Amino acid sequence: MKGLFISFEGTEGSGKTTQVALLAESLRDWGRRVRVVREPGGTPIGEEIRHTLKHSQQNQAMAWETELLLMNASRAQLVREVIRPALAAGEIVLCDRFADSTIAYQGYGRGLDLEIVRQVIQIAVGDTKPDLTLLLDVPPGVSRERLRSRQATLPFLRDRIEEADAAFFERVARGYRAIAAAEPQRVRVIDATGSVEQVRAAIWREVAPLVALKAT
Ligand code: T5A
Repeated sequence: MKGLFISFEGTEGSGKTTQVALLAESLRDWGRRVRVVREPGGTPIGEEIRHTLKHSQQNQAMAWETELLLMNASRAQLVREVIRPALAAGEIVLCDRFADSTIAYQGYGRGLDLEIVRQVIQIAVGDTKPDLTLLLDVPPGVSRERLRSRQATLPFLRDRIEEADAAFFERVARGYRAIAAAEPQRVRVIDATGSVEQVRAAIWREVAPLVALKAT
């Protein structure tokens, strides 16, 4: 039986990585086989691309089109090397960001032509698309505060994308609202301003019925 593909989306610091780990734990406790991946990255090739996109000292001059293609090069590899085989084996795939990130960040955020962005995504994903997307929604102030308090606890690591200005992240958030409005069946907006446990419960309310119906 085909597995289940769930993606997590949202602006920086909305709590995706935290909630992916918690959902994986709940699903495993329920006896399900779960594969957790992230984008960009998730394969050896993808993790090298992730470094180039985010942290490399040589990435300052990256053109927006290069960014678009590298995000989707990483995605093409992840889809073929991990996601398709896992789904074919009946696993539940939890992906920390997927194609909606490209629409929101490279389309709305960087201002690249949305039709071209969609065509590039199509090359990367083919017919491999999430069954459910959880869009973790927080206002920009909450996002900034969470990132600030996390940065205070970690050694500094430069991140090219997080260096963008506030207007860029406003456009990204607008992109996500447009995606959710266009596909309300697939994309569920989760109020992620509450505590970790409150957000976890809201996610479980969306996921549990689907898993009970579909996954082995
Ligand atoms: N990108 C990605 C594109 O531009 N195009 C694309 O196509 C793709 C796929 C990825 C970057 O690449 C861009 C978007 C990104 O800029 P990343 O490091 O994976 O880079 O960045 P994010 O996905 O944004 O990950 P973050 O770690 O920054 O944010 P998360 O995962 O949303 O948040 P999380 O869980 O790490 O939490 C952040 C902090 O908040 C706390 C956590 O403990 C942590 O300290 N927290 C909470 N605090 C209070 N209440 C809650 N409910 C909390 N939940 C978490």
